[in-house]
Amino acid sequence: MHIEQKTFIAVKPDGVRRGLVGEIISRFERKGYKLIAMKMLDVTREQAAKHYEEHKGKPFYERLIEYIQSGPIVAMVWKGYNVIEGARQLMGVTNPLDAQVGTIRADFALVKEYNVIHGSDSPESAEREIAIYFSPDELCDEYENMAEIVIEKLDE
Ligand code: IDP
Ligand code: MG
Repeated sequence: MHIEQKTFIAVKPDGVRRGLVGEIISRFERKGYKLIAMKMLDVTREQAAKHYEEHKGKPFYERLIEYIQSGPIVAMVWKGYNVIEGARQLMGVTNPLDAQVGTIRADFALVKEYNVIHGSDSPESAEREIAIYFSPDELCDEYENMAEIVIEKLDE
């Protein structure tokens, strides 16, 4: 049995401004993950508060809310085998200085305050975060990508 998951990924405003949308999408595509939803939007205060509710009360909270609203984001849902953990691996850890070279945050970011990408950290947060930005009918999950065909073969 394979673990087929969905995760919420966002190119944050600094990533959009710096022209990293294509680069980031490309890394997820090359890995074999399946893009099932995508839109550019300005995050509302309500969406920002819901998204980062676990950080409420922390010293960086207000700046984080300002940051995520400082320009449009590109919100996406990606699907695939263990995609939640795999996406976090592609992203690298929160502080770009601690992230492994070759990860998105190590390669493209300098500081944790502007770390270009968001990715859900668990199945529960993925489900919660997807629902903040997408309605169920916006998920295009009908088509089959190459990686799914390969994984199905492993299950036989
Ligand atoms: P994550 O994005 O790697 O999951 P979290 O701990 O969930 O990291 O924090 C959410 C976001 O808040 C980070 O991506 C980063 O933009 C910001 N952040 C986290 N810790 C700090 C901090 O100590 N100072 C400033 N910003 C922070
Ligand atoms: Mg997090």
